[in-house]
Amino acid sequence: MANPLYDTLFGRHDGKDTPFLMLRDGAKITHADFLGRAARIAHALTDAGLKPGDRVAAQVEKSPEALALYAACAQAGLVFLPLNTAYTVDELSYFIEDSGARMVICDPVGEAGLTPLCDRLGAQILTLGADGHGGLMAQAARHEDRFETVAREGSDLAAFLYTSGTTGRSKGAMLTQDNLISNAVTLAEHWRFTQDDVLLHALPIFHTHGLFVATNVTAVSGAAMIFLPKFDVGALIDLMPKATALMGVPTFYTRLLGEERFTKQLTAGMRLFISGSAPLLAETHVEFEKRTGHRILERYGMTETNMNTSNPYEGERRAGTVGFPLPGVELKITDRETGEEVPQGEVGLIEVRGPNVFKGYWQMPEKTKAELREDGFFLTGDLGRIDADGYVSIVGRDKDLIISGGYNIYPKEIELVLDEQPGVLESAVIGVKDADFGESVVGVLVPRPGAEIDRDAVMAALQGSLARFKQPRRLEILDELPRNTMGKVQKNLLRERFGG
Ligand code: MLC
Ligand code: AMP
Repeated sequence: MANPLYDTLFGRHDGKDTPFLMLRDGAKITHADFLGRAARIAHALTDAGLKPGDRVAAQVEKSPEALALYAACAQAGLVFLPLNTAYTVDELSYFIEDSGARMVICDPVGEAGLTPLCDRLGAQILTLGADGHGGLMAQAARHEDRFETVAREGSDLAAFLYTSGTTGRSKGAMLTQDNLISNAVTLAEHWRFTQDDVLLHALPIFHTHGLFVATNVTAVSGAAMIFLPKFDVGALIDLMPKATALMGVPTFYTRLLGEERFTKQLTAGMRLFISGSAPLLAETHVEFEKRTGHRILERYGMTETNMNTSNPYEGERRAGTVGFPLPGVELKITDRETGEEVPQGEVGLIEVRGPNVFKGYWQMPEKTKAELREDGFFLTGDLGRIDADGYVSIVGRDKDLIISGGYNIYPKEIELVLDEQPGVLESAVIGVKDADFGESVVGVLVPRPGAEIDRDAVMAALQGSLARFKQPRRLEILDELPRNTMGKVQKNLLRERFGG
């Protein structure tokens, strides 16, 4: 194939009048129409001087055009770099600079804030609004709806996704065409997706789950998506009778269960409910089955690896587990110190290897070496166990990470900002149990001797520098942080104290 990613996901549907995206207002966008938009965008990007391998950073609201931008990048051989819409200019500047993006696509509202940065870095900027209007589509409209697909190899880069790190510095995970294709094909088969499926798509499209799992699986199987701008429990309930499958983070499922209208009858036409990105409580699994008769299928993945494991489609979907390694994926549980596999049933670090595993972190050879072994096994930082029947469970994390509503939050990044605030000597950020988001963020501050900390002023100071979802929901003040004999902050004690 000349361009394996584009051809596998999109090109095969060229010219088809079958529906690809269905919008809330009932409008339908066919495969042909979608690919026509993508082709026009591909022209606009190449006309702007972009060459294969160049990075295109996009911080845009979810829309059919935003998705067409992804397809356009694939078709033109550009590296797609989607960014969370909640990120502030401070956060974005790092991603844009580090990736060396040649083009930034942003919401018209964000243009003025980003222009000085783009000027400084020599990146071009075009706008794309939630309604699909703006400079990008104005450029695209000048071109024809056919674009000669740029030839690429499976080993070429297709996307960068930034993931934060325990040191507070984000890393650009480099994903190849083959990484994305192998996972899309495997998942579509494993979960029995066909062209008759209609996926209810309410996830953001700037992360692995909404983009590479939900979208790629739909695209590769020729299915359609009901494409919602964001999660809205009322809309999900209204539209469920028209869908066959849903993919979501656990918050989707707990919120659905909170609705009286969410009944067995409503879900009668649904074939499959899939959960991932954060642990699904066994009680949610059980309550969901009681209410609807469906067993949620839980799977496990991450930015660097796409999906690693899944519960079976047929066979027992076991609550509290993430199922078996996917076909083609090897998974082992190892001892952190020795790197040796632990005896069956014991807890250790989860390592994975397979065609799904990324190429490394952009311009970070040391970090890549630390997490990606020479033999191809990637150290996930998750702690797990394999039971006697082969089901994998995730029992904790070796990395200091909070997952709130499916978004990853690295405490270090927030601590670095809190430590800068007036009167703050040091800080520790912890995740505490939250009924809606699974975990939520609490900041613990230690004042400098003789200083008073103004919590409101600290919260206000975070607004400009940290995305809202990362900001602590609560600030607590302590005279000192509990530390072990090695001087390491004992976050477990803080969680016990402030977790209630
Ligand atoms: C929104 N807020 C959050 C939040 N989402 N705060 C913490 N954690 C979150 N996840 C903030 C809002 O800014 C707002 O702030 C307040 O919480 C209430 O917002 P809301 O209206 O209740 O939120 P909502 O828009 O409904 O979003 C909740 C959500 C959303 C769960 C639907 O966060 C979401 O779509 N999450 C999915 C994330 C995802 O796709 N993860 C996949 C990563 S890939 P305020 O105070 O200003 O009102 C990955 C790999 C894998 O992990 O395995 O899949
Ligand atoms: P991200 O870096 O956003 O890709 O998040 C990946 C992390 O999410 C993994 O390393 C896990 O810690 C977590 N994760 C994903 N799926 C699951 C799941 N089903 N259960 C528990 N944790 C999960």
